[in-house]
Amino acid sequence: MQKDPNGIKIFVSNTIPDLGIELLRKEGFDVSAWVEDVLITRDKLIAETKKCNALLSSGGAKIDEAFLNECSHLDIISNFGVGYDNIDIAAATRLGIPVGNTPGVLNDATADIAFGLMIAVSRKMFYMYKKIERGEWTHFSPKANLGIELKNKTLGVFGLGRIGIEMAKRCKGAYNMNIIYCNRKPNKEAEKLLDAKYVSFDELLAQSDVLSVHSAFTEEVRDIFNKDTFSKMKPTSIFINTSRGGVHNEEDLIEALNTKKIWGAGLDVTNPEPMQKDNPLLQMENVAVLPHIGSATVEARDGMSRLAAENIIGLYKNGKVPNLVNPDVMKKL
Ligand code: 8YV
Repeated sequence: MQKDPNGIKIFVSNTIPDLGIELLRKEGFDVSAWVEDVLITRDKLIAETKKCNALLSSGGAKIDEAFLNECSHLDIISNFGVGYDNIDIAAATRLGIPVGNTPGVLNDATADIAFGLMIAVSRKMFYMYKKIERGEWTHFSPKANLGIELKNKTLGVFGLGRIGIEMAKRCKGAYNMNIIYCNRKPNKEAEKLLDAKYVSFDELLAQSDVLSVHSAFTEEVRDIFNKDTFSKMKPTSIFINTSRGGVHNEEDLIEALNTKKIWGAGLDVTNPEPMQKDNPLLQMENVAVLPHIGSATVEARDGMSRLAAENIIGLYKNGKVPNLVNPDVMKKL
């Protein structure tokens, strides 16, 4: 597809950094954007999308088959994010709608959050802060508040891709951690870079001192961290998830922590999101929870805004979506 951007209408469904919107406008696209500080409702999103040729989507309503059937006129959906589990890719492909995403630019930001959560959990930082707030910093007690050290421990990466590699680099550099990983297939380049060892899922569970999740979210990995799999982990282990909350079963995680099947957990993602303030995880000593801020840096969000715009510009200007997630769709265009 190649089309003159003039007269092409784009809807941006959330308040993204200006950079991408400016790029689109500079090319001549007619851009309208959601500007309110609340998520757009599904009905409103469908109504706005119907008026436009392309959608730059960000969070909110699921772009499922019913949504796509109603908006099958779309030339492209460009997702502001690397994870696109919010979009029914098979249905988009069937309807001939290319879907783009924004990989690469958020690797450092997300790995920093995984690394930070790991340290925060290992030293009970979030809980210690709460103790001060509650007026419980009363005296020095040598046997209280003890954390565990990370030096020379084993990091298990579930999904050694772009973000997992950055997390592993940090762990190796700072703590000389031994890296093991479990993927659909071995990543030889990453193995060389990190001296990492490819292991089975059961070995990952049994050997990790810190197990950090960086896989994409698919049905294959839904609830893969559950009662059974948590019970195969070390009682001294820390579970970190900065991928998607659906990868772990929350009830089972709470039970695994309460029954000391694992030692601690650090989460930047929950299921559902937002997490409610009465969630028992928030009261636990060895737990740290953040509100899905993996990519929340100025640099990463600017990069995401730019890449999301470039997917749309690429399609109209030269028929190529730089970060296309459903290449099969091109056969239909
Ligand atoms: C976004 C993310 O904040 O890129 C991803 O997959 O999880 C985050 O960077 C999220 O997608 C909101 O749109």
